[in-house]
This record gives sequence, structure tokens and C-alpha cells, in this order.
Amino acid sequence: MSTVCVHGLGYIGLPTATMLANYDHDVFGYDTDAGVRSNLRDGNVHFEEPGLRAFVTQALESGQLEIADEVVPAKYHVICVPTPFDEESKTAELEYVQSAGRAVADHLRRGDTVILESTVPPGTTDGVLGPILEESTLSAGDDFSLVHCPETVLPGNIITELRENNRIIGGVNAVSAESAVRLYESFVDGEIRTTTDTTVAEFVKLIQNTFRDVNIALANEIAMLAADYDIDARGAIDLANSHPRVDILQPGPGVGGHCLPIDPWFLGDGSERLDLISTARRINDGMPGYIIELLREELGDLDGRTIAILGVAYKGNVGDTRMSPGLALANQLQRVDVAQPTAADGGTGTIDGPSVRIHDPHVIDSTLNLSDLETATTGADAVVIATDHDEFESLDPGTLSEWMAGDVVIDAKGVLSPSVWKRSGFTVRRI
Ligand code: SAJ
Repeated sequence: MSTVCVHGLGYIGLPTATMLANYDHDVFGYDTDAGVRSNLRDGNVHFEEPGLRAFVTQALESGQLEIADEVVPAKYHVICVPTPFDEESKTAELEYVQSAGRAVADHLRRGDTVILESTVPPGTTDGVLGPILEESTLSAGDDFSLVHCPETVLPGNIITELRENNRIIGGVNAVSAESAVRLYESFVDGEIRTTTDTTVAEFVKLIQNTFRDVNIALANEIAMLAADYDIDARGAIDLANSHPRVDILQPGPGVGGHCLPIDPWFLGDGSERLDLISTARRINDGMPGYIIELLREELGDLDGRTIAILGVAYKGNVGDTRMSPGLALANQLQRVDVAQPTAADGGTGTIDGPSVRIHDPHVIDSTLNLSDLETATTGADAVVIATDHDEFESLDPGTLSEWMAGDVVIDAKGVLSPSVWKRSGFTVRRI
């Protein structure tokens, strides 16, 4: 068993540190945010992930996991820091990787292994992190091992997937890759495959998420086509997927989270060739606009209307709102063109676009003006379901028809039974 220092205690670092501790490694978890560190010491996990709180508490109580106030020397350094996305330039901001690298360099010893798990543009481990670590005067590959091992876990199922998923390990040389294999095989049940090119490992991670993003864009385009033919897209996709070599994903209000909407752009860091991939991004980013089209088809002018958006987490049963399609829809609705003054407003121009309410039982965020279900839907002309939380499947049409002023439901995640809701008098548009 080894000493491991995990850098960054977020969605990936915290479960990884805890998993390693659970497999008897001596783990030091370090986060630059003192608030995160003190909360964790009290057993408070700062994001929602099923089972994680108990898992962390157990590792802390066993003493295998220690929340450290500074980076410590360790046989393995595992870097799991964010790589924020710059919307303007469509590139990754690497300052957290760089500062973690500098902190590791200060403690690096001959024979240690440094593993970068953060998602980065191809070439980052070798071209950005390596030179920072070598400021320690040790040489990557010769004196210490340097590896990119991309994380692959699905938020909402992280603990299981950390153990079960296959892993790709890219080392700067075979010795580096083998050293990382020894760490990961201590807890991974999936297959571990290695390459001696860290750029390959970085590229593979990005094309996995790109595959999913492009597939969802196809599903979204199919959904818009199906609506033009007046057929149900989800039913058609289900039938199409009965072919043994067809596997179309599900359409929806857009693609959120900190991975699929971002990682495809990282492939453009060293190439000008994004074409299908950037078109797919545009289709997925355009889905909130398509929902606004559907609302206009059902309600006409949206000025003065009240729209309730149910679900602003980026996907079902999580509380994470990063790149949330529901929030993108709310923002776009608030920017809907305001009609010129008309007779309807007495020529005053005081009607100022739709009023938007948002409700999400999983999201805790005081910066968002969240309402409970009743407050959000009372008097609403339309409800849009933008996240497939389990709670929404059991929404009661009778109760909603009492609360709402209108009868329009846009089910962008296919969670409701259209026949049941239509029988209750609703106009249902399903993506
Ligand atoms: N979505 C659809 N239709 C679908 C599936 C998903 O519209 O059929 C939407 C979701 O609602 C969500 C977005 O896509 O808004 C992304 O959700 P997701 O469940 O596809 O993926 P993430 O972002 O939670 O996690 C992905 C995963 N990557 C792959 O499955 C290839 C995960 O394994 C990665 O570890 C993670 O990105 C990451 O960190 O890169």
C-alpha cells in the first residue's frame, strides 16, 4: 500500500481519495479551499452524490483518509483539479493544473509518480505539467513517473463507476505507465489499458465525451425532424435501436454538465478541423431555443406569459447546475424580444417578456431564485420539464391543472405519459 496525495477534493478528487483510502492506501486529500477542507473534516460533502457522504465519513474515521492543510510528500500525487472553460476562446484554462504542478514540484522526490486525472487538451501532461514538475530538477520518465489517467465516472454513480469502469493510462514511458497501473489495479475491477503516449490518453478521453455529445446532437436533430412529421421521436428512436448496430441516445433540452458541452472544444486546441463536432455543439446548444419555438407555437406571443421550468440541474437526480440546459432556457426566455408597445398594453410598452419561474428539488443555490413546485406553477401558462429527476415522473396532472392558469406542458425529457396528461386536458409537446 502506498502514500497518496490527492490534489483537489471536488467531484472526482474526493471520491478517488476516499476509494484509495478504502483500499488501505494512506491518503492525504488537499484542496486549496480552506472552507472545503474544514467542511470535509466535519463530514460535510459540498456537493450531492449518492452514498458519498457515508463513504467519506467512514474513510476519515478509519484514519486512512486525512484532509491535509498543505501538500505532503507522497509516492503518488493524483491531480484532480478543475480545468475551467473559457467560453470566448473555447479553450481550457490550465491555471489550476499549473499551480497544482508547482505545489507537487516542491515536494517531488526521485521514484514518485505524478498522475493527472483532470480533463485537458491533448498535449497538456507532456507539454505543460511535465516542464513545471521538472523545475524540481528531476526528469520526467527518468527520475519520476508522469502519467495521464483520465477520469471516466458518471456523476450520480461515481462510487460504483470508480471501481467498475475501464481505465486508460498514458505514461511518458513504460515505467511511468506501470507505476500508475499498480495504483489503479488496487481498486479498479474494470480493464486497465496502457499507452506510452500521454497525448493519446488525453485524446481518448475527449473523443469519448465527443462521441456522446455528437450522438445526442443526432438524437436532438431527429427529435426536431420527428416533430415536423408529427411523430414521437422517443418511440421512433426506441424502434430504431432494436437494430443490433444502432444505438441512438435520447433527445432533450440540450447538453449540460462540465464535460460533454466543453470537452469537444478541447479537441480544437491544436487543430482547425472541428466541423461535425462543432455543428453538434451548435445543435445541442440550440435546444433551449427550440423549446422557445414550441412555447410560441402553443402560446403565441410570450410577452406577459408565465413559464415554469421544472429542473435546472444539468441532469436527473443530481444537484449540479453547471452548464444547465434548464438555466440556459430561463436566461434565453428572459431575453425574448420584447414586443413593441401595442394596444394590448395600452401603447405603454410595459409588457416586458415572459415571467420565468424555476423549481428543482435537488438544487440548493441561494443565488438562484428557486421556488417550490406550487409557487413555481401557480398561475403558469406553461410548464417545461427540463431535467429527468425521479420526482417529476410522479407529477400529478390533476394538481397541476388546479394550480396552473394554462394547459401547456413541454416535456423535454420524456418523463410524463402523454396520454395520461392529455386525458387530463393538457396540451403536451414532447421532445
Ligand atoms: N444527455 C442527453 N441525452 C442522453 C444522455 C445525456 O441529452 O441520452 C444529456 C444529459 O441530460 C446531460 C448531458 O447530456 O445534460 C451530459 O450527461 P451525461 O450523463 O451524458 O454525462 P456526464 O456529463 O454526467 O458525464 C460524462 C460521462 N462521459 C461519457 O459517458 C462518455 C462520464 O463517464 C465522464 O466521466 C464525465 O462526462 C466526465 O467527467 O468527463
